[in-house]
Amino acid sequence: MKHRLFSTFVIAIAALLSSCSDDDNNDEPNFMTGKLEVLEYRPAPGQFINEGMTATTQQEADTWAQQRLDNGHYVSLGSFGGYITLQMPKIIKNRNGYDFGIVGNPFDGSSEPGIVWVSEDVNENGITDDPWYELKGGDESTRGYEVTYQKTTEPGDVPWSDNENNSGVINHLLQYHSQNYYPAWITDNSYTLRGTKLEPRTVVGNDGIWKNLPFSKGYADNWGDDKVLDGNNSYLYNRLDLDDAIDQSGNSVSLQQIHFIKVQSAILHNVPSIGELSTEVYGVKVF
Ligand SMILES: [Ca+2]
Ligand SMILES: [Ca+2]
Ligand SMILES: [Ca+2]
Ligand SMILES: [Ca+2]
Repeated sequence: MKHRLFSTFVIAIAALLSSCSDDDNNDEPNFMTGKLEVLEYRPAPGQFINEGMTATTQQEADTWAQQRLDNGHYVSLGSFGGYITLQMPKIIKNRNGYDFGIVGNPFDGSSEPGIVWVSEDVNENGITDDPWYELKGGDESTRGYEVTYQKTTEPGDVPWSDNENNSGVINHLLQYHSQNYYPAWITDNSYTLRGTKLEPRTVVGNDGIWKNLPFSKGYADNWGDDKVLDGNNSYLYNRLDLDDAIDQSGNSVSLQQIHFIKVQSAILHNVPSIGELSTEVYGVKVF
């Protein structure tokens, strides 16, 4: 059913596009926001997890995330490794330069970068059983980093351990959040999230204000060089380029098109008074 709907939509979009002559060579693209389909919402623990939601199953969590995006709200991916997987409303082609945008909520002093992964439906079955490729950002990173979060059953710090023999906690900020940070619908006593890690760029000014400084480019939710601002200098989205795709070994791969996008929180760090870094996603801008 899902496959047929997807195909129907793609055909409808294809018909629409065939009447547009400038789709492939447009330096100032007209982004459209299509209906994204949430395939999986699997955040790491964090201060916005379980807030305003009562999901007790993965499916209910996915539905909640879908409703959030449909209604123009963000979903938070929590701490390192948390992710959301999205099916695009249309095929995203690799054009010259940037190919799509991801809408986050960064501002000057608040960059919470997420790694962007992409996948093509190579076997054309409408589901994500094909290889995923990371879009390599502009800054140094650690691939294959794993964090295991321990279940907490009541509000409090969430313990974690990683694959580098480190351990710690996601600090619970009781002054701002009364709910448990561990996703309520994950019944396992722990779960492991694997991805690419960025090092925090957190600083505190003389005014005592904590800031998360920007990364260069190629990430979601980042006040980076790839951001697009409107006429009032308000943030709109970050731009991504399929030419940045790499395989598991870090080698460039050539992608002509993709159907799926995954955004994954890239930093494991607590900031005093404002809590853990966590990527937020509002949606995707598609040409
Ligand atoms: Ca491109
Ligand atoms: Ca953010
Ligand atoms: Ca597939
Ligand atoms: Ca955040």
